[in-house]
Amino acid sequence: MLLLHLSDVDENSWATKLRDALGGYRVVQRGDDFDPREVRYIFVWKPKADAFDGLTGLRAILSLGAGVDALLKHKALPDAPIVRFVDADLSQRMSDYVVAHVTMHHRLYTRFRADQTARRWTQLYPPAASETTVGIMGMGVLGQDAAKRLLPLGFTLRSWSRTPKTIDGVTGFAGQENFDDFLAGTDILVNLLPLTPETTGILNLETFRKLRRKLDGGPAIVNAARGGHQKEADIVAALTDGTLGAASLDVFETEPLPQDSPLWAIENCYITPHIAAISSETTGVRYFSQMIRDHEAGKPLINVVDRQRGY
Ligand code: NDP
Ligand code: OXD
Repeated sequence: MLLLHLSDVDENSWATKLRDALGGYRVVQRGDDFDPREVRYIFVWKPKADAFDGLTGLRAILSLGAGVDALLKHKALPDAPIVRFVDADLSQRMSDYVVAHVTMHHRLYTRFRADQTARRWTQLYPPAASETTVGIMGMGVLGQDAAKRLLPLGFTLRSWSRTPKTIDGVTGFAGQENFDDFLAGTDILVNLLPLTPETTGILNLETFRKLRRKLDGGPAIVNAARGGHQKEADIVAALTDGTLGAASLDVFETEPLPQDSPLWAIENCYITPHIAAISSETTGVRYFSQMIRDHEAGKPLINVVDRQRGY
């Protein structure tokens, strides 16, 4: 039996589609009459405190989110394997966001918009893409997809990950010991890291000061991972004093971003409400129903979270 426990999304719609996809396999929702001991899989997004109560026969926890930082903090998380969402459609959507914002900063959008507002004709030429280095923090599923889509646009690319990576056309840096070298050659910093104790608050003033100052107006950051990665007070200070030329932020320390956040009013800050990459019902249903069928047939789970690493 599969139990759905999805908050802030249309759970009924997911349930209907999963029932269709899984044929005779029983799919239940919280209000239904069922024996919790018979639940073998639970499909979760923002699970409530009692989400796992009584689920003594659980074989896997299926996470609608690609990021599992919040799930791993659940006070009553059972010991079952956690499968996260890995999906080509999700990656494409994230890369769409990354490409849009990287390109915008590379073409000095902030500068030309200010000139337009001031009716100022200043022929400042943006650098060629090849003269601009995009540094991607996190070279996993999403980081690699973003690199694949930025490369044909001509950008110079570098990446930073926990373990070394060899990817054509991308200069790889790994580990804390190489973080400063990675930053020193980066003009536009893209964050696609998972949120773990090691990466919490990594987007801070000290990090920003280490970025290369080659782009007109200063380096830019693009954060599409988690709000916990960023110190918003530091971003406000950096955007105000010119340490950063611009910031694109899709995620925030508190979501929704509070009305009184100074970020709303900063001209060189580009805010989107955690929509960089939404999980598609169509591909999600395909992915998770196949996962359940395969696992019931004796195949191993894939994309299982390493709880020790935290992602
Ligand atoms: P992956 O697990 O595939 O990749 C994570 C990458 O980060 C890996 O390259 C890993 O290194 C690296 N990493 C982890 N810890 C460290 C560290 N301490 N130092 C350096 N590098 C580190 O994740 P995904 O690419 O699938 O997703 C990334 C994040 O994107 C998710 O965790 C989620 O929070 C966020 N996200 C945001 C969405 C949005 O709409 N805003 C939508 C979807 C996801 P290594 O390769 O060596 O293991
Ligand atoms: C995710 C997200 O982790 O939507 O998938 O943020």
